[in-house]
Amino acid sequence: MERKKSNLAVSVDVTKSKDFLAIIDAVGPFVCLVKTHVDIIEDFDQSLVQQLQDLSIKHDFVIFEDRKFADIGNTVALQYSSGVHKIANWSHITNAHPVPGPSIISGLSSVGLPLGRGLLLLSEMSTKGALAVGSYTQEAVRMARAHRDFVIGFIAQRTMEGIGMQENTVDKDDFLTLTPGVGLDAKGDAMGQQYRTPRQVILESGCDVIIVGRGIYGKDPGLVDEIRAQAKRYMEAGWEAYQDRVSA
Ligand code: S5P
Repeated sequence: MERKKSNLAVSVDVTKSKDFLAIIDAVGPFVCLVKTHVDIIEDFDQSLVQQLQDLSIKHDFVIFEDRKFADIGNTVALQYSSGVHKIANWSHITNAHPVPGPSIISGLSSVGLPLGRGLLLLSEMSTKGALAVGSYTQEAVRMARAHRDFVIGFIAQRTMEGIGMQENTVDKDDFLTLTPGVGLDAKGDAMGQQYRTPRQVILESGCDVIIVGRGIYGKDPGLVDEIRAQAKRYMEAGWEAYQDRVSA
């Protein structure tokens, strides 16, 4: 983030590998991270993974497969390591719902730790009516604190710093907060998504990284110049809000 002066993550939720790679190559210079949903790609094969890794090196970004694991330890270990996608082989970080309890972290870390991978826990969600609130969020943060060797942060709507801690605790967290539900032009979509601006997310809510999908690649993945311009716009908005937060 510091090297590229970017706290922008782009979520590339398209179904054709040609569009997927074209968007990533266009936004690459502006992002610290690229978030994927490889299970929606219709023509997925292992060569796509190689090309994604090449782009990650070319543009200096981290790869995050947004797999949202949510099963028992043994099953998530298999889903993470095996199957068609073999996520652990190529994705630097992935994420999990804390709903099964700490065993989901043990399962995933048995695969990911030896490979130097990291995990984000979903302690909140961006959607209307989300159930990840209150004590659920607090327990998620406690789970993360108990597994600092593998959990590097959260998907959440605000910083998780201090949540669930006793008052007067001197212990400080050092987790990242990556936040989806970010848009400069829309307030939401027709399926429950809710958007806030980079300023609200980074400056007011204390998050670190903005995750932006449709706000950047829009409706037509072929408009590469427009996608590049939007990526630059969101990168500048995100970084300015971050600078304002750290200098406040
Ligand atoms: O709470 C969440 C968590 C995630 S990871 N809300 C989300 O929207 N996401 C993901 O962020 C979602 O799966 C999608 O890939 C992205 C948001 O996309 P956008 O097009 O709405 O910006």
